[in-house]
Amino acid sequence: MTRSVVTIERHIVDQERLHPEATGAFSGILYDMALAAKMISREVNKAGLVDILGATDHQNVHGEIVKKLDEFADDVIFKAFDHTGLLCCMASEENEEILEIPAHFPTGKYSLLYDPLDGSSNIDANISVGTIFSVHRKVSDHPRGCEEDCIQVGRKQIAGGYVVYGSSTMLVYTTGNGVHGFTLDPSIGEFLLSHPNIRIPKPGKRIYSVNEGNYARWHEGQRRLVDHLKGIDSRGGAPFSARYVGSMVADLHRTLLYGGLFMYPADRENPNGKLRLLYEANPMAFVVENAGGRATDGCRDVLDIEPTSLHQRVPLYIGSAEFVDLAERFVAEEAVAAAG
Ligand code: AHM
Ligand code: MG
Repeated sequence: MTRSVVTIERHIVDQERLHPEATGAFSGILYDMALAAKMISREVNKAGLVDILGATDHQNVHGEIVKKLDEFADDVIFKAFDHTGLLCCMASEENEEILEIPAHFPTGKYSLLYDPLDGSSNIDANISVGTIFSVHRKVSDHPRGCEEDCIQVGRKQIAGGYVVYGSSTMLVYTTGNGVHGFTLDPSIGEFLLSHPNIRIPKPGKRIYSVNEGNYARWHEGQRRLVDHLKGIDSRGGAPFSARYVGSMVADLHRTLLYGGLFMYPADRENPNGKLRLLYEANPMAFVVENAGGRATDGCRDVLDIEPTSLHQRVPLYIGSAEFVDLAERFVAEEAVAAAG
């Protein structure tokens, strides 16, 4: 028996019906994110063709200026939302300051944070990249929004999700009521519900995912954790498999579907790791928690960290709850050892 065909639009409408007080504004945000994702997907799939199609001096065959894909993605998302009246402001990993809604457009009661094309250094090698997004309620009195509307604790997100541009394009999101995945059918230009109510499998696959090239810079607890996962310490245990794409969205999408542990830890040169709390860690933590997993910085749940600046970084341990618990124990042991 084949399953019912449910487009993302239909799914959003059905979800909205569960909230009779809903005005439809929030559904509009998800709808527009799906639209932006389709446009970015189209360009990502053409990456590499630019030269064949005869681009010269940053002009493509259609006479359009050819932009770097990450700049293109940044622009597409901004333009998908700037005129809608749904948002008070936006913030993008690509921009130092918050993005104001142009004065001639109306504003709304939500803020949007996004990483337009995460892992974009992988694009020339045809490796999956992604978009990550997070939606908050407007909390400031500022009529057109301000930093306060973007710099909010992750727990207050009202939606979070990502798009992975991989062997197919998938959009995965949660509003705190299940995690749902949609696969883009390019022939009809629709995202179709393919993964309803995603839960990280238990027990999760024993996979760890980390850039081990940083081993020499890691703290002792992190090294001991990875030695343990490889089964080369004295604590026994079968070795985990290692998988590292180097695109967070791809590594976490696998973790969501199979289970495992993804890490980007602190190291001696980067006390807060590499990943950004607001654009990367928070939306992914919201998705993973809602799928039954966990996300911590080694001692606190990511979603409880009070952010202080737009681009702050955070060490990250995320994935199957049992493995995140394990990682925390190693980090805690080190903290105790350091204190003693
Ligand atoms: P970016 O936002 O500049 O693309 O960096 C984030 C990416 C993540 O997708 C990935 O997990 C990480 O950087 C990989 O970093 P590294 O190359 O240090 O392993
Ligand atoms: Mg990024």
